Amino acid sequence: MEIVKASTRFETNAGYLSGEDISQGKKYLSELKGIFADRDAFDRMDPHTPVYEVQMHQSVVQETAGGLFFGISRLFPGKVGNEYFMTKGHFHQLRDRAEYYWGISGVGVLLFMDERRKVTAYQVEPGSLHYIPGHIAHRLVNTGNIDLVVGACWPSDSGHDYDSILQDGFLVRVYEQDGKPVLRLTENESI
Ligand code: PAN
Ligand code: ZN
Repeated sequence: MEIVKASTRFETNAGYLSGEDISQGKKYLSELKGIFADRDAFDRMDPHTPVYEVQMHQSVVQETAGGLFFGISRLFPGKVGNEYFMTKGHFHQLRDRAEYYWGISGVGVLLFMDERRKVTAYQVEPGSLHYIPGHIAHRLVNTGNIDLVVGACWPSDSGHDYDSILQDGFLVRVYEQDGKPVLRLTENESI
């Protein structure tokens, strides 16, 4: 019997996965149409601008019950108008599936929204740990000027429901004002 070396590595400082069973995808601005509030600013930007990328260790096939996925999300710094770059955001398809996020580098905000659209915003920074309960939509926002890198672990049968977010959005958006992040209701009210 021998001691087997891991076939996959998580480079903790760099925030990268390497080795076997890694899949990755990049999201460009063109794939985020309708997500940002300022449609004119969006149309003026290069649609090929990368907004974020996700690396994932796919240990089992999607929808396998009882398995786990491990991912690294890397959001680039940037804004559409005054609104910071962010992920599409989603509920899990199986609504009761929970997830862990943890901050690796950079700073940002993790938005939670429950099924009644009540929003909570958490600061994400290196070392911050976030338990995302089931029935909570989640979205990452990069409020800094370097990459926001966040680790994630979630059940392999969770699935992703993007449609309800594309339809109704999050009730709260994160904008830059005087060099600092501020939260505003989507209807432009201050909260
Ligand atoms: C994460 C997210 C990742 C990208 O792995 O999928 O941050 O965000 P969107 O999926 O909203 O584009 C996760 O929450 N998985 O469940
Ligand atoms: Zn998720």
